[in-house]
Amino acid sequence: MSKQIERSMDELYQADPERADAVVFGRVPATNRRGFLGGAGLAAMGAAVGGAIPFSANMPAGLAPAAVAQTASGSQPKKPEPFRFPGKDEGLTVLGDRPLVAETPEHLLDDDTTPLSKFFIRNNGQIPEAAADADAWKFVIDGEVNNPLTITLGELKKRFKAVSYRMILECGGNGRAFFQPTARGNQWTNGGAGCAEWTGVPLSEVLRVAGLKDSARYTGHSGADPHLSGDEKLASISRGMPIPKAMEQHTLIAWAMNGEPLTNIHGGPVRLIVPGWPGSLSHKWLTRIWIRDREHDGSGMTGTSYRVPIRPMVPGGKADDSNFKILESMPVRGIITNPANGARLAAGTRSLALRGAAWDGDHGVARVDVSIDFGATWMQAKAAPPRNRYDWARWTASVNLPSDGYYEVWVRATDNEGRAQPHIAGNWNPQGYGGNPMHRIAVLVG
Ligand SMILES: Nc1nc2c(c(=O)[nH]1)N[C@H]1C(S)=C(S)[C@@H](COP(=O)(O)O)O[C@H]1N2
Ligand SMILES: [Mo]
Repeated sequence: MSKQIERSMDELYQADPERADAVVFGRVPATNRRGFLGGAGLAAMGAAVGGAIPFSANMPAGLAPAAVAQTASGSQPKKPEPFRFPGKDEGLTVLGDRPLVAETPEHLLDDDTTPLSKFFIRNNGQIPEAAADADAWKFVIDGEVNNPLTITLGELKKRFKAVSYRMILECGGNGRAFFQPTARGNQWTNGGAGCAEWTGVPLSEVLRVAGLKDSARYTGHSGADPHLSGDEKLASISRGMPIPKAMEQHTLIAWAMNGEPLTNIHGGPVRLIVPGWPGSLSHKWLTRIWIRDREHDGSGMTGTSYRVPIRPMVPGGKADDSNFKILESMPVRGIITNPANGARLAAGTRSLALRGAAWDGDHGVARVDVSIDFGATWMQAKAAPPRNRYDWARWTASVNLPSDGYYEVWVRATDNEGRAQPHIAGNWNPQGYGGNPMHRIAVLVG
């Protein structure tokens, strides 16, 4: 297949899946499977993916094979530029440089605890200068409280008992790249997430000292990062949460990540960690928590920002504001972290060890299943118990490969409410929240 066809393949699959199948594989019958492909079609398909396809009969028509898809979950962008940022792995994928946004390819999320070097970065504004004296960093809690507080990090550490939890931090837009038509914003695949050990004090303890008034309904967060324009009156972002979320034991004012003082790029000296909900609530460079008597209306709280449709809307259509609700708990997601997409194994390999991770917002992961035959049969993976609420589940599985050839490994996680990951990103919305299709990787044996 020519490079040119390869490049436009994904676009073609998105625009006209049937024609794409015809271009790539020759004529494909109008069934939902590729099982009736004649010899010529099968040969073309094999040539396109690099090998015979043992489970070709189960291959869904109109679905770009993981081997050629550009935005298929797990695919890498063409020739990624090495990421250059002090202390960061060169393999992170830059999604934007002003503001700086970088995601972690799935295969770099293979550690039990995501090291700092591999942790994704999401900024909405400028990166502020690093604080010279971390313990002197001050933030305010005011608004609907009886005793407004101004407290330094040094005092916070002295006055309150620290806790440490390993918890997922995930951008609200994670999975956005899987929406069709393209949704507005950074094109995250699955790598706008990481699982670090966060140390801090529960926000609830500090709010108890501040004394919430009966009128307290919502939080509103501010930080020290200047707006991209440099306009001091504008906030880079200012989101908030209902008081019950703020009062959860795992919602932290945090100053350490993986046992080290929080680095500047991750919001040090002090940030919020609000696990299970969009990462935008986990405010970096924290300067203020404003307790409000109503839903917060800061930057990122209005219009279609961090909002999802209540009733499905027409993909690509005009949004009706009254049909949107604030995105709260994040959807379930599973990824394969080893092998990487596009792995080549020696001829004769008959067993493949898989590793990965799965996580969910408020409900937790019930199970993780894998398939190597395009979803015809599934096998339950072995998931390690999470250390604490909001930790991810590390999972392993071993699959038998009946012969050499081209395989796709699919993973599907299911949450404790029985919701499994779909085949494609559903509930389309203009800014692309909630996209959590199954992750799949291409593996070639021989
Ligand atoms: N002050 C401030 N806090 C912020 C942001 C920001 O731009 N400014 N981005 C938010 C978003 S959208 C996400 S996903 C997380 C990312 O945290 P990280 O960069 O440490 O990975 O920080 C959140 N906190
Ligand atoms: Mo985010």
